[in-house]
Amino acid sequence: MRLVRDDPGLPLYNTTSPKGHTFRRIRARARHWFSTRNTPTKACIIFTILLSIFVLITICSQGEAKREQPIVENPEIIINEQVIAGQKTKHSKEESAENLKPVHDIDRQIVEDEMDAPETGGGNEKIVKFTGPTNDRQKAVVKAFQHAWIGYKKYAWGHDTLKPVSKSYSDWFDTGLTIVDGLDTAIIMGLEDEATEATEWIQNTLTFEKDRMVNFFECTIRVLGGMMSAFHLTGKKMFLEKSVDLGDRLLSAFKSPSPIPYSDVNLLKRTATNPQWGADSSLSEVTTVQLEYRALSRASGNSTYEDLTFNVFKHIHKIGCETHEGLCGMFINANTGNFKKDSTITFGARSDSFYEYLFKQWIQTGKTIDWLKEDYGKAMKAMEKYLYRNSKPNKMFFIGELLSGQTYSPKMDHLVCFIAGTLSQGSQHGFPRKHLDMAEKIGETCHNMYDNPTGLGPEIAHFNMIPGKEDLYVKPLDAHCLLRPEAIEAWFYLYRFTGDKKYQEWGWSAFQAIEKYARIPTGGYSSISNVKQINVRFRDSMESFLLGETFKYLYLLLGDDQTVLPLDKWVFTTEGHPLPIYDH
Ligand code: DMJ
Repeated sequence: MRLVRDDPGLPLYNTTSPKGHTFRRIRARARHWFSTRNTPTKACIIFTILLSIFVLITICSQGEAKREQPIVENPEIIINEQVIAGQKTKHSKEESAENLKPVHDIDRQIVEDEMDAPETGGGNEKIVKFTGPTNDRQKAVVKAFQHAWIGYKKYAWGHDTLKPVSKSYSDWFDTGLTIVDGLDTAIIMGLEDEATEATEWIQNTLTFEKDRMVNFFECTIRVLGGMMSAFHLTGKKMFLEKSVDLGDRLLSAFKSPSPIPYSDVNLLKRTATNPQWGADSSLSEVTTVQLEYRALSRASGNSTYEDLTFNVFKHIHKIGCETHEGLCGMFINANTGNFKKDSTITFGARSDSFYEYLFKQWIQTGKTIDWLKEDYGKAMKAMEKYLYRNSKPNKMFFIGELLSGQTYSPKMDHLVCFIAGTLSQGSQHGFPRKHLDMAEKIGETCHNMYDNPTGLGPEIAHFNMIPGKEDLYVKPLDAHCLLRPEAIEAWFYLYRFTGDKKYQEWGWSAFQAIEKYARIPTGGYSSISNVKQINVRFRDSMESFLLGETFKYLYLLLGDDQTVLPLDKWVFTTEGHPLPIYDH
């Protein structure tokens, strides 16, 4: 067999085959036919051939694309029809989230597939979609969220906080706090329009070029946490990019001489200072940012965020809080790195979420860091020994405080109710059954705190420890209500772990009280001045956590489907923003 070139530039072919003769005949005829046509006809023919080739290539390449696997920035969340059951996926960074369907197109349902862990962290993730409200109570909560959103949109859009009574707003960080804090709740509720509005505002308007001091902790848990959660729920890379920008600025807090960060940061100048009111940082403020920065590190591939913030816990672990067997004082100094001597020990304001993040970091890191678990277990033992008491005459269990580290005070902030959620969660992860008992008792006390003419809970309650008539009383200056989430958060966890429907009933009653006494007809809800007066005085402020936490936990608590955002795949930050659990 001999191979020759029939015509320079043509491909080689076998000249002896009958196919070769046929081909030459066809080509000769074509040449003849073509040479007898005029120029416009020839142009037309060439154009038609080129067009056909183009159409063919396009069809083929689309076919190829369809055969490719889903393109997802954060593989733990798989969106809608891109999921192919049982298949595992690898995907490139460039192809990532830009190709995802927009938030409002997300089909929300749980699918039981698992995806490859992303290179930068994650693992064990389930595919998550949301289906919206499943019953009338959930629908009512969704309506309430929308009512809050409408008020905020009308009178405060782009500002931090709605003042619903005066139909105006206030700014704290000037970062559209209510939008960013509330976005993931809108997504979880299946509110497509609200989620789209928030996403577009964050994308097009939100900037952190702000020459103002912001609180490192509050800005982290509300803004960074909100955006990281939105990133993980939607896969939109924009949220991650914004988070990196904000995280870089906020980490200026670590320009202190010790591993303990300063409390306040200038976002534009990237400078940081102690709080204006004193030399020390609050324990909770320096120890309640780690879930957010770890998520940022794992998603961005830059370990600095995680390393710097985790150093805070390593440092506290090293110096220890031995005088009270793992219970730490409420103040720590960013210059020296030391605790203030004899400061108050509490599970309320200034300390609360230290204990929450001891536990939740252990969960977030796939239960691989033993000393977190040990320190948490030790602290809970000490809490029981030093702070956990019951009232007279009806034995309401509560967690009091040690003033100046010494004097017992039977005072419990509403904030403390969070611990019932954390304790109950711990009981599912190897901590003693007693933790669940304590959680149920504290959860019940939190419910008792709502036993007021308005049905709302006060900021602080005091408990009676000597024979008397009333178990708990509320001082006039403690009687206000910011519509905080902690009691409802606790009932959400307790319901998940016990299935006892009384927790849903308690949540529903609290919701009805919010509707009755805090709703402002023109839009939004307001904090109130005294839970004991049905002749309500409004404080004219709607805190962003009403949308970020209170309505979210209500919605989740009241659902028929308690597998939404499963707690072995997701960990809720202290601001109620779900983040993925990693395997290390
Ligand atoms: C929220 O901002 C967070 O839960 C924080 O940890 C303390 N409490 C408020 C809401 O009450």
